[in-house]
Amino acid sequence: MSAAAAESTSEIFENLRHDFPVLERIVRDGKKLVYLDNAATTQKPNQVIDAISDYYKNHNSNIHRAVHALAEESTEAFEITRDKIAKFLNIQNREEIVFVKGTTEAINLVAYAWGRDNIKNDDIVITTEYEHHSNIVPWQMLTKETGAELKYIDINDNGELMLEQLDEYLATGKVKLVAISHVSNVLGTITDIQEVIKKCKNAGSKILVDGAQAVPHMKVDIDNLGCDFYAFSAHKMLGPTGVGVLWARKELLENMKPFQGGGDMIREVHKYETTWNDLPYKFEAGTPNVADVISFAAAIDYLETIGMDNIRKHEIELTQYALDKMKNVKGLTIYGPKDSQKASGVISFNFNDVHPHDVATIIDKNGVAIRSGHHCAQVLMEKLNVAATNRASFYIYTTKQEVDVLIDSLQHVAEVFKL
Ligand code: 7TS
Repeated sequence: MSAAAAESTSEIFENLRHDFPVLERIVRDGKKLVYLDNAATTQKPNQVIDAISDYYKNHNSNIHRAVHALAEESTEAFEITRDKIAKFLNIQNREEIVFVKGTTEAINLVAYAWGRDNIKNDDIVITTEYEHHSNIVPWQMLTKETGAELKYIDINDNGELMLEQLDEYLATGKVKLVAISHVSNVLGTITDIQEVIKKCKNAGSKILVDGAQAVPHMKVDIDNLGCDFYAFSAHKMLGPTGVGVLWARKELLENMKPFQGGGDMIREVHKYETTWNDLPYKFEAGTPNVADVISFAAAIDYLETIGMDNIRKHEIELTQYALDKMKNVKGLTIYGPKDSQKASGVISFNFNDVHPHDVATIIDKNGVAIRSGHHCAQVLMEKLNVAATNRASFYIYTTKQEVDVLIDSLQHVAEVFKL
């Protein structure tokens, strides 16, 4: 990576695998690991692993409190990550960036701290059929508690949202929030989020975007999107687990009550009254995940060195390569867009009646790691009329040779089950 400037784009992608120690792993009786479960979590480069280790070896201390040298260093490094996120996603106001555990916590924060004061009986909250459970369950809880109604935007046969339904819902004048994923974790479908945001703004609805599967894979410009809330997780973009971001517009955060009470989120505490700290600390109660926030900066540096546009191009090429080859595997049904321009590097599929766990178990013997199951998207599984799917998901270090191993392994499954 250090010599990245001198390398061509294809050389960058060929060479970067050396930064990821786990990709050298041999699994299952001598098979090279082919890691295709990146939508669940991505692997970590040495740069991130070293940053975690460096923090614990040299700087370990709590932040925002003590005046000693280590505390000053940790606090500075922690806040540098916030600045890097601001630059990475084009966010002018760094105080709009709240560190949380991950996308799940970010969405729950909005459901509690904003939803419980702003969603009332008779209001409507909109989500979609292809959401992850973390963008469904908090809204079910909220609407059941407040007497509001939860409605879904359906998907069509191509796995795309039927946005005309959004128009119908918005026309009722009762929609207070639209909560929608930027990219589906199962189908890879990329939502026309700009269009959705425009519609919501015109109708006076707030819009929350679940960007867990978008920020790792494409350039996202939050200030230009103009949404109200945007959530994502570090671990899906080379960073550590246990760190994520809720971005929200300042006026909203200022008017929201805190999510949790405790240290750091206060200005003054008296026996019966407390005043809140400034943004974003009002929403960062307690000792945060210091080591992981700090090392997240190394992941962002890494992605920026490669360039998000290059990453998107790499994934388009790889996904199209895989889609074209998968069409020739007998008995295989692919769900979602078949055009990689419309999807991120995620392909969900099934073999006739073969249970996905059997498929995943057979190909795991070849070292190929895919995900089988409902992918925390049971509403989507119901829509597709299946209990589960197989899912292969790619990232920056995935190669065409690895896709070939996947295809050979799938051909083998077709032979085993005489499809
Ligand atoms: N939203 C989307 C679109 C996701 O893909 C995920 C995780 C989440 C929210 C939750 O993120 P977390 O970091 O808080 O857990 N998706 C997956 C997946 O597809 N397989 O494992 C986790």
